[in-house]
Amino acid sequence: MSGTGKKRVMLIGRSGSGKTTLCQYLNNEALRYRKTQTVEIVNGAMIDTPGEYLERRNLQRALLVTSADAELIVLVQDATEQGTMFPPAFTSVFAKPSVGVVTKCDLAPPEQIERAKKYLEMAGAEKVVATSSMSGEGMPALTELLEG
Ligand SMILES: Nc1nc2c(ncn2[C@@H]2O[C@H](COP(=O)(O)OP(=O)(O)OP(=O)(O)O)[C@@H](O)[C@H]2O)c(=O)[nH]1
Ligand SMILES: [Mg+2]
Repeated sequence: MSGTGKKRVMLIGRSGSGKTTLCQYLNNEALRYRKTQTVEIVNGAMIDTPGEYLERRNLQRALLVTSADAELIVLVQDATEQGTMFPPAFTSVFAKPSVGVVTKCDLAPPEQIERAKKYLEMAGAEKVVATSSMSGEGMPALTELLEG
């Protein structure tokens, strides 16, 4: 557990979906691009993972092992992405509570945001919020989800 009393959450999503940027936003850090090379614990409260862990079958096991330390699984889906890396019922292997976060809503029209929400629901996310790390939209709702 972190000092702030938040649940330890683990972010999963394809490379470039905005996981690290989301961590930076939620931790009130300056947003700066840095490719995630390995599993990183951010402020003791968030587990940031590289997109490759989701994209490459032979690395997916590492996600499962890492999830042992997480209390909440957070699936991250870029609103502008046409497809999804999350297969239906993806979250079931983790046997933990899970939520979904749509990112980059500042770049996407409403129908793309809706499509992204559907992907996350189909993947097994119990609740889904639409956010932007640029405009800050959806962030109060996300903070509530992560604390609740
Ligand atoms: N417009 C916009 N750009 C975003 C948003 N979130 C992230 N980005 C941009 O998307 C790019 C990738 O973001 P990252 O946070 O590094 O993505 P990641 O999921 O951590 O990627 P990996 O570390 O490769 O797994 C960066 O250039 C970010 O600035 C957003 O909400 N809106
Ligand atoms: Mg990253």
